[in-house]
Amino acid sequence: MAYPFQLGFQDATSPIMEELLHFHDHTLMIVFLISSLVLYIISLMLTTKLTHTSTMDAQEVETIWTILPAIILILIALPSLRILYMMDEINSPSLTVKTMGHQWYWSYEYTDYEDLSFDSYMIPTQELKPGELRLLEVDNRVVLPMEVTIRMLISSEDVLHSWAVPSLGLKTDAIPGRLNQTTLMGTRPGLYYGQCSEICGSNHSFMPIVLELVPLSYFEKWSVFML
Ligand SMILES: [Cu+2]
Repeated sequence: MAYPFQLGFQDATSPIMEELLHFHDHTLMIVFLISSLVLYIISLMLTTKLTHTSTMDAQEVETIWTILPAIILILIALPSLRILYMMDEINSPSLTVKTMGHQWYWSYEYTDYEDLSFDSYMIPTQELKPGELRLLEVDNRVVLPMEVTIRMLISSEDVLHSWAVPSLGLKTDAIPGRLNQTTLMGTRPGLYYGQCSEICGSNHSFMPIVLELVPLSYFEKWSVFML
């Protein structure tokens, strides 16, 4: 989860999020270079006495300042499209979990198992134990195996919700009557927090998402225990 007053992204927990962080840094570096150049030119224009006031055209410099921005845009667009298609990939998942948004909680169904489903409600502030996070902790966490490709199916029973976990680079709309799909692959164990990311009603802020990524053998024990 994010620490207080955090400005940047949370650490990546999936290969996709690592790609997104790299792309973010790459784009920000281009923005930084352009703004430095523009600021430098502005300061030059404000401090220099203008000469060549009778110059009517300058073909060479106009050609450069048309082609250069086009090349910069391509340098941003190509890696962006690459990640977009990577995120769309399904990669034969080993496990499928369906999540439904409700006003105002999430429910989870492990569709590969006979009867493994539960609701996940936020723990109210007055019931928190010391060290637990306010507005983020839930009664039933989504336990998932790490280093396994998981298909998340996301939908809603009532209004629009959005299932989001920032450190995994996930944000998928939960739309009633439509089943959205996304791929989840955690690279390290731990607790990962997210929140509903669609203004869905009066308790929108009180339907967090908690993923518990564990090694596969632990997940198997948990699923046996839950059945
Ligand atoms: Cu919601």
